[in-house]
Formats: sequence, structure tokens, C-alpha cells
Amino acid sequence: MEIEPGVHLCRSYLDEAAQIALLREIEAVIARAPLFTPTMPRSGKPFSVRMTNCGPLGWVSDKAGGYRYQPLHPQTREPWPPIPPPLLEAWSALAAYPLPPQACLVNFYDPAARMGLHQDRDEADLCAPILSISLGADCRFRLGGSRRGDPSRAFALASGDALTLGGGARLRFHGVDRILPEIAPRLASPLFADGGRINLTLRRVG
Ligand SMILES: O=C(O)CCC(=O)C(=O)O
Ligand SMILES: [Mn+2]
Repeated sequence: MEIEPGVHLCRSYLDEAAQIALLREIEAVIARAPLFTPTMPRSGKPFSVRMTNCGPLGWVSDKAGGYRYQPLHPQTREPWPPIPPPLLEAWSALAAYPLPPQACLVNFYDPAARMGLHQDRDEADLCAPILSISLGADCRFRLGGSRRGDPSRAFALASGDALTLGGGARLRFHGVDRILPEIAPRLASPLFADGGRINLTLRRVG
């Protein structure tokens, strides 16, 4: 399970019933806090993923304000919905950290979306791990080192898998090369009508 120091991969952490239960919770989160398309700081270029959040804080990015955490949805100006219980349970089981997560970023990847290599470093608290849970289509996940130019490796993440980056791996570069064509029956949800993948990352902000 510890595939490299500080990198824990728990395959099928959620079985199919638990994935479906979590998906229902995420559908409810998205109904209250709709997916939005973030834009890059300065260039204003849109991300290929759409996002929303749950928890006291949510991660957002736009041209004027850059990367940041804030308590309100950027479009509805409403507080983010609470983090669903199954995600809090996953944090208790896998994060080995005494305090609860403060933010859960919900990324929605349509089949053509990707995420470039980056570090998660907008958090003041770097002692807590980042915990990520995947739902829907598999992706090709890329894990680099602590510097951008370091060698990287790629592996698939599937629905129900949980990955933590903690300790010395907390600031490792990572990204999503691409969403993989679906071979298994996909989880039934209006969100996945055209396929796609959801990734949930739980964070302590600080
Ligand atoms: O989709 C993933 O597996 C990774 C997401 C991620 O790295 C992020 O949201 O910061
Ligand atoms: Mn990340």
C-alpha cells in the first residue's frame, strides 16, 4: 500500500456500493454548489476540469485573484455544503491526522479533460496529507518528485481507489495525463452521461 515513502495507494478502498453511496452525496453537493470552470491566474485560460467544493473552505482560481481558499462559492456566493460523512470517515481511516479536513475539492473530468503537473501548496498546514478518492472512469495519474524537472511515473487510478500524499511526499508534483476509455460498466449518474471521472481531494488548509 505504501508505493513510495509517503505515498499510500489503497486500491478499491470503496467497494461498488460505497462508490454509489458517495456518488449520490456528490450529486447533492453539486446540486447545491454547481460545478464551475476555474481560470488560470494572470492568463485567464480556462481549466479543462470543472470544479466545486464542500467543507468550510473551498479551493478556487481565477484571473484576478489567483489560487486561493475561500468560504463561499464564487458564483452563488453561498457557503460550500458540508463534507459528506463517507469522506470524513475516509479521512479518519486513512489520513492519520488528528484534525478533520477543512476543504474537499471536487474535480469533474469530462473524457477530454486533464490536469497538468503541479504541487498542492496553497495550504499553510503541510503536516496533514492530501487524501484523494476517485469515482467513475479510470485515469492515468502522473507522480513526479519534489522538483518540477524530476523523473515521474504514471499509473492508473480507478473508481474507489484512495491515494494519500503525506510526509516527505506531501509536496510531490502530480497530475492527470488523461482519462482512460471506459471498459467496465460506468457508475450510473447523470454526471457520467458522457463518461468522465470525479476526483475528491480532502485537505487541511492551516
Ligand atoms: O484528479 C486527481 O487525481 C488529482 C487532482 C489534483 O491533483 C488536485 O485537485 O489538486
Ligand atoms: Mn493536486
